[in-house]
Amino acid sequence: MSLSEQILSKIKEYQKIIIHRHMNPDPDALGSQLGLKALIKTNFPEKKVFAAGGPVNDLDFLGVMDSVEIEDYQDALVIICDTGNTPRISGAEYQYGAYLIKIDHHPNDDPYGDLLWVDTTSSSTSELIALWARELNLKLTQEAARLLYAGIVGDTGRFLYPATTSRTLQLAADLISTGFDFAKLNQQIDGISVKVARLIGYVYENLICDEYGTGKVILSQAILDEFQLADHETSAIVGVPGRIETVLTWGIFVEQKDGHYRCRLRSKGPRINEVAKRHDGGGHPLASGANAKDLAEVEAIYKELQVLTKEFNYKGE
Ligand SMILES: [Mn+2]
Repeated sequence: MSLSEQILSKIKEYQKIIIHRHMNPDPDALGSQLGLKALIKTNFPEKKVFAAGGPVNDLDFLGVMDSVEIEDYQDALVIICDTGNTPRISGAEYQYGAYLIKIDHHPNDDPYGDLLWVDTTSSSTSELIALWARELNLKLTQEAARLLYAGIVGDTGRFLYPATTSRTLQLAADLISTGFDFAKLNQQIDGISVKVARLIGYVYENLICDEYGTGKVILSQAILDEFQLADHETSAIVGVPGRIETVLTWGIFVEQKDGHYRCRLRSKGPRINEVAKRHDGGGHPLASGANAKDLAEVEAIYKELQVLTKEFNYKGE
């Protein structure tokens, strides 16, 4: 039995299915979670399917979470989408299910679950769910397609990043052919508030970049207050430095209320996830997250990025 069939047979076996994703969800976390929920509900209408996890913030155009009680986990199948390691799972109750499936495209550093489908060559977890539906010939509604398309668009930067493959585009074409309003969806994903637009201006004005193309921007609490922005709203500016031709790697360091810094690290070539792992984080080779306890650790992370970027300049690897 293929992995796709194994996952399908587990879904058939359980009457209750609870789907989780990672904290601070992005379109791929929600798209894969809610897209899978929509697929199961359409193809197995007799089953109870829940989406569990914390607030979806400004992504509520994709959907909202269900209220799930601890008792619901009894005899339930739990599926975790788009989450590399267990501390990142939103909703600690996931562990009270009867059987656990992991579906993900992050490096499998934390191989949790009874059944795992991890494909790091996939652009997104939403692409894996779309592939799964196609392989099994499941009925795909416009709503399921809209959700999965949102996840693919989100994680590929609208098909811009190198994780985009011909398979990504083929599946995206299949999703669009259901007829949902993809132009409207793209606007919802890509649209920014006036506050965020002003912050983008700040990022371009204040970006520091060395001669090898290592960029950094530090957003202090004072800056967030000045722009009246919450931390989660800063995710919209993560890709901004990368638009500059000479920037090769970069870090966005956002001061949190407790004084530590949330670090978003990005790269166009050098593999930066090992840096993230050394600083309480992890992720993809070209897109990772980390945490720094103070400004000194922010500087340490930046120095490590500089070393990688300099090496890459000379060796191309
Ligand atoms: Mn993802």
